Amino acid sequence: MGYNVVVVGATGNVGREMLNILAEREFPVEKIAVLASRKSLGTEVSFGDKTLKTEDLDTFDFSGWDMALFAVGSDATKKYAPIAAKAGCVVIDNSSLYRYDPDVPLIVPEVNAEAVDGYTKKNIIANPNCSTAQMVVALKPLHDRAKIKRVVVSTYQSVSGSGKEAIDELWDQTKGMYVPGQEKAPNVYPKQIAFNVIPHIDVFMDSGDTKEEWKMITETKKIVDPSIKVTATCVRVPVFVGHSESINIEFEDFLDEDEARDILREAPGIMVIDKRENGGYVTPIECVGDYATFISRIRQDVTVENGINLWCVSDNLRKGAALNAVQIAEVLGQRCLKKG
Ligand code: 11C
Repeated sequence: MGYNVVVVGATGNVGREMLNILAEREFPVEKIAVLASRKSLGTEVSFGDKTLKTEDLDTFDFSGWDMALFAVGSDATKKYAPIAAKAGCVVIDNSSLYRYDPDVPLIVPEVNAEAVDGYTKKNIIANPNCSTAQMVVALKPLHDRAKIKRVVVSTYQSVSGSGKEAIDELWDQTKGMYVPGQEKAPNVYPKQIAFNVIPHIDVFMDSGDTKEEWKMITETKKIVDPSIKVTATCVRVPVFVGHSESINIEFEDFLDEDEARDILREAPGIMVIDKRENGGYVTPIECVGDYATFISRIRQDVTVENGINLWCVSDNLRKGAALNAVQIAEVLGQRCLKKG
């Protein structure tokens, strides 16, 4: 007994991770279909010990399927998600298209699992941006204890957040620094990413914030609490996988650093590694392939009345995308759908 599950965009980085995680977590799958655009048609992908052939997204009939995990861009989502939803298949969408729609729940299961019940309005559930997902996992248990007033976050985001071409660009530019004649000009990014950092992710908004920064602000309000003020600076760094964040939090009530550490140790989805010694913290390379959001460097910020600083690292392709989508599927199954 299980669910009939579709993975849309199964040949991309996130789609493949979705399949890996569905298999790893032994998600109750009755039947699975993997869909891709025409150009990737027939490509084979792994699901546990099976190999699956991709089918055509354009002609697929979603009726009779319980849920579809979408890992395609906003344009393809716009075209195909309503078709799936109308056929009675619940869409769990990793793009940003529906995140800010008041009729679509935006879910991080450790934070607001119960909001999944609102899926019925459109038959769609949204998965947040990767940098938001890991941050709200850390914020929620602290907010429940001392009520957060304001968050100042700076991110250090890996190139895998921009897709496969960006991974290649970092690799090629790095190689090109050492091999004469193989220098690579910026293409995906506006400036060189190898041996550099770029304070610009996604497009610029009128306010001067980038869209990535706006997403962190807007999504945190929708997922955790609209009263929380967030200001963000999002930066791309030459790391392949794993986003890092320096988070400064100001609370209504006093929260001691030791109590904050204890709360985070007990919180779902979090692993605290916080020793005040050389290497007593987590770096992005160590979180690759893991499910947890890692928290280190928890300390009082004595420059404000009730402040805490912390360092937060997570695998952006897992908690930031595929894992969170599978966790949503699990919650949807447990709370709302009957197994076939
Ligand atoms: C990045 N956070 O690292 C982005 C990728 O809205 O789902 C994910 C964009 C999104 O570039």
